[in-house]
Amino acid sequence: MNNCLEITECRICKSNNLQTFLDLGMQPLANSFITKEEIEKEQFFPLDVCFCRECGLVQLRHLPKPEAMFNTNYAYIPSTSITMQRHFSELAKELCKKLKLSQKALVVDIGSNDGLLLEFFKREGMNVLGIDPSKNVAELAEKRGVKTITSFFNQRVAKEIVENHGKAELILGTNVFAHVQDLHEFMKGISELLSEEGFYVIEHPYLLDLIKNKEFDTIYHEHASYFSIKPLLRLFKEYDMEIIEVQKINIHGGSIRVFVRKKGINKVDTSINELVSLEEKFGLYNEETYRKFASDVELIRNKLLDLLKKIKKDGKKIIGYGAPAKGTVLLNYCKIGKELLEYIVDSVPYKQGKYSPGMHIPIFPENKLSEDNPDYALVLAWNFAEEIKRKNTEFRKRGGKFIIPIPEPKIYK
Ligand code: JHZ
Repeated sequence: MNNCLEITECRICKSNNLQTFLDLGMQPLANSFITKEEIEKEQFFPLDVCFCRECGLVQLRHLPKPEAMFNTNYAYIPSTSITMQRHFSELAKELCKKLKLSQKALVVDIGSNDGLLLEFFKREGMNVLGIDPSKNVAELAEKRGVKTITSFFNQRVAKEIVENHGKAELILGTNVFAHVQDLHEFMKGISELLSEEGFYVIEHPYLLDLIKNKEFDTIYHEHASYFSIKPLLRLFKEYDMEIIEVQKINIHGGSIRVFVRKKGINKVDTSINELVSLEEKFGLYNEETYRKFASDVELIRNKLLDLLKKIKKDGKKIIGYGAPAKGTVLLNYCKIGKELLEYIVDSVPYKQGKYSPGMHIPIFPENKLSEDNPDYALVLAWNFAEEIKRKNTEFRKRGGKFIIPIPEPKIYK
């Protein structure tokens, strides 16, 4: 298939013992919000996911080219959420203190987006440098005073940074490692760029939460890998690095923050073995878990469709709240179109006035909700359900109800 690679070997251990367990059908790119004129040339790619029987990595079977997803118009911008602003501000403060970074230390953020996280590090007195392949977000970062290289990260870019800025005391990657298709090339770059005693700190959704909470909609083409601890241990070992600590964080439906360093510098924290035991106990390295997950996903789809159809039959109006990438997956997999969700509201200006990928539901600014006063809002950005509920007390007072789709479709009381 054009512009799409079907993998035959595991991204970490190179084994070809891969078992596909979930097929979410042909899907558009989750962040490719489109204009009316672009609808005709919209592209669809297989969205299916497999389990490596050798190292346990869960990963996508089909990969569209990275340039198709991270280009001049990347739609995800974390600054639009108060939760993310708070999260990044706390992360910067915590890391500067915990890692005892020296004043003016070089902090590099890979996938730095609009520079929000690095701005907080700059305020703490650090020397910051962002790298992001998407021109539109890199420009936003430059506007806020965060120097940004517009590029994918690899060994060549790492060498250039070392030549021009020196080695990094801290390399960050929030919601980026899972996006990386060639993990080994990326890790060669990390080895090159990281100072002898430096830290590599990453955050990404945690496979254990994804499976436990049935968050199937976080499976999309941008996310090449769905990490648990065991396969990560194996990957870092190849580069003479080790995980020294893992923290569970309550963001994006359950994520982990992983602290990595060159081998032998730090005492390895007990959190790592604890999580590996939890993973094994839960069955993350057992294929049966994934078969059960796939059948639960089908049940969610049927339940959600029944609920929405019943509400519609009663003559009520439903809209979507938030147009996150995960919303694209949910809508396309469940085949929810305009006949069920009249429109979607979203706070990101770039998405407003466009149509949702694949199902082509129009997207409006959030104030349409108070102007129009629909009966129900399906919260597609369910990871921000609390923030959304808090800021829409008027809607709820007027009798409006929120529907939360995951882990089980229900009307929020
Ligand atoms: P949000 C992102 O996924 C993208 P997405 C990325 N691929 C990734 O890895 C994951 O995160 C983890 C809107 N909204 O953050 C804004 C409101 O309208 O869940 C956003 O469009 N009102 C990097 O795209 C969307 O919802 C609000 O009050 O699934 C949320 O998208 C709030 C809080 C949000 O990311």
